[in-house]
Amino acid sequence: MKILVNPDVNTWSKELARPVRKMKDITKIVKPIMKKVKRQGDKALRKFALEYDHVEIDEILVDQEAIDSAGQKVDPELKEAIQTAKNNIEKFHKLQDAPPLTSEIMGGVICMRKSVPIQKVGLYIPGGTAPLFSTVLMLGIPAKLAGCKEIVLCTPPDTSGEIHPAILFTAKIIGIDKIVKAGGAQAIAAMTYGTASVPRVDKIFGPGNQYVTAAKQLATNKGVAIDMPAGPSEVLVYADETAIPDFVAADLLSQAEHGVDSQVVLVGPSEKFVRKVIKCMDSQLEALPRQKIARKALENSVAVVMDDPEKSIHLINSYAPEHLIVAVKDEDEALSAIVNAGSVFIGNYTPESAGDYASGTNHTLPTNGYARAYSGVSLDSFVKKITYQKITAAGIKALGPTIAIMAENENLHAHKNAVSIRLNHLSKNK
Ligand code: HSO
Ligand code: ZN
Repeated sequence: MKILVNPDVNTWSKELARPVRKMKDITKIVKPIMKKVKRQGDKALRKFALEYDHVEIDEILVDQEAIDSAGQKVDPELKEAIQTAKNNIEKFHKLQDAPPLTSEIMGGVICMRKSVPIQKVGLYIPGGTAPLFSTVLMLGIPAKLAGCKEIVLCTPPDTSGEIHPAILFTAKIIGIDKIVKAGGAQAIAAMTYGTASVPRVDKIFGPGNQYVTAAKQLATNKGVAIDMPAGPSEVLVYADETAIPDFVAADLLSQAEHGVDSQVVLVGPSEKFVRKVIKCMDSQLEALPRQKIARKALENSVAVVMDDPEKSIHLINSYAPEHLIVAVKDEDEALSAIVNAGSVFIGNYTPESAGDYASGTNHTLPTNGYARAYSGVSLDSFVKKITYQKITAAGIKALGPTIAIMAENENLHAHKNAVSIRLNHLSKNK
């Protein structure tokens, strides 16, 4: 992990650059995969399962019996933990419900707005080295709460064609039963175009590797919405001498173990403090099963010494971290100045892991600086808001002239006519 001491503002974007993904090359690989799935549907999914997941699959969908019985293969302690996390995530996401609003904006002009669930959604759960059943909670719970009519979950099978029982159990307790044994770009393609077994969806959610990300991006050209452009996970810890170096080290490593392309950033008040944290990381690393991944991620990572708190905040806002941990004495002052972050963890006893799993907030968050303009996934992500209006005769009489003159000045006379035809009708039928 490199250490920078009071780096000049002009060097920040270069020094804290995220590991780059060459999207162009990846798109070249992903496009033919998408095309094949579009043309051959389930047949292509079977072919890609053989090629990429090294397994022959007959049934594309997991059968109901396997979903219902998956709980028998999950440790009772884990089942209880998943249930607690589910309760908390449900509680916090239920609170996000925006009730319909209606207002008589001026006499006889009534405007309304209502959240309506996106009817068909697709959830992508990556396979690979970690079975992310927590992501099933983070995407499945708000989808259910929003009232989405069709929820499809795609996840790659293992080499025996099975899906991890904790993923199936989590899906089961949320009430998701359309589980597709497909991963990678081909899964995204299936949800984009639809196949005999996989319905076409309106919006695709979920993290994934660069192929999945590229496929999601391509899906947007086909009229399918996506949650956000996802990149490798990251955390920035903003700490001072009131923080406990071992805690800070543990938080940085928890994010570094996600993948070799993850990035972690420490912003601390002195070189002495920063070195202490790095020492703690070195000793904690020894015991980590994923230390190889974490060590690689640390090569992309930076510790920044900043002796001026104002500059620290400036740096945090320009980096716009996916996760921000604030462990400083004057946390309120720091928090009030933070404007760019996906999710914020406050104080010495709030590890990022809490939000990753079980406190109630969502862990699907904007990476790669997108926190400047994007929010993380929430109940809102699964609804669209329809506006309505109803204008009475008195209302169009009052507002009509305003509309007419604006339309005339935009040279849009048919627009003007739509109003004047009504006003004339009303004046004739007085
Ligand atoms: N930190 C990841 C989420 C996750 N962590 C899942 C553990 N499991 C991205 O926010
Ligand atoms: Zn995590």
